[in-house]
Amino acid sequence: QEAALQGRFQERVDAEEKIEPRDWMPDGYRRTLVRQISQHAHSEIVGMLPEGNWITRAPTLRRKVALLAKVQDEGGHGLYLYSAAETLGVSRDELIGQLLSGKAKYSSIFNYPTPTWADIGAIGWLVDGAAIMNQVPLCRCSYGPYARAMVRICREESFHQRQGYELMLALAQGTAEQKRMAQDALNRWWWPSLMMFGPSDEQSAHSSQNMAWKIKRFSNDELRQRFVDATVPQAEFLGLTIPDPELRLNAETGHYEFGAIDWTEFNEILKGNGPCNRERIEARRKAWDDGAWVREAAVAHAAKRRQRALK
Ligand code: FAQ
Repeated sequence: QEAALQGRFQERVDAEEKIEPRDWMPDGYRRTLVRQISQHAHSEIVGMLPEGNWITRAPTLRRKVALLAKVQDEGGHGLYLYSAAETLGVSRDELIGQLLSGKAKYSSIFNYPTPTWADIGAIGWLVDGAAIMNQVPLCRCSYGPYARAMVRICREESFHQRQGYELMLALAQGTAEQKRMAQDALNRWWWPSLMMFGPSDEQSAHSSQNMAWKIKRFSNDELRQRFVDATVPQAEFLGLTIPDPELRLNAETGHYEFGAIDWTEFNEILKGNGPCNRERIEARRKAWDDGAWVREAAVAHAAKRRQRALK
């Protein structure tokens, strides 16, 4: 009977039908979705920290408003995504416990520091740019709640990318010092942005199964290549140099060839040894502890309302 259910499930996926929370699904499908959606949610929430670092120091009111809105959007994406994960039968407390204990991953990119204002431009341009490249295909993911959440998230990410690029443009066209700052940020964020797409296809443990289940539509390397092809001309327009001496356009394929990624750096970050891993988890733990009274108050309030309704 299990085999028949599996077969029927795969037929539905192949027919591009959406799988909904109450539908039968293989345990592995549920597990990988909980893993991916929760890691995605954690990334949004931890991703608020590097940029949050600049909210009080944004150079103008206009920049501050845009940055505040962006960071708030990220909080919203995280909450949306936790809700999508909860439809698969896990609780939010469990998921947050996994983040704080180090069991669950979040994107490697958020373990780098943001020492200058140009980092805010580079994050919007490159990190949100990479996020969009990876997430637009997720709008067609076979799991309904995740696919639907991604539609709105992608629209917002696209605004984030534009504000970042516009910020970079202002710096690149500014004083020599501002342009140097923009170039320095590009130098630091370029390679980590390429790592966001995950390990190379040969090393990617989940890819083939996730593609068969239509959770993933394109491989890590395919999306990374698309990102490079889209971003190199944008750097040229800014008058900035991509920090890769091996980068060149292959006239035959129409694609940019690029140098080797330092996977040792990526693996160290995944093990918790990146420049900001400890600081990020510490900040999340503090936020969780400081918010305990809010959770307790909300539970007490709900209990009182239930009592009153019974009377
Ligand atoms: N960092 O077999 P695969 C954002 C892990 S955007 C850390 O290829 P899969 C917006 C992977 O989990 C960032 N870990 O895995 C924003 C797995 O580990 P596990 C978040 C990584 O799932 C912008 C192992 O390596 N976006 O937040 C990374 O098929 C600006 C093997 O990898 C998403 O999460 C990495 N970069 O493909 C916010 C998108 N890459 O669990 C603030 C949804 C891989 O077996 C500011 N996720 N790993 O222990 C996905 O599309 C996929 O999960 C991939 C990985 C493509 C990330």
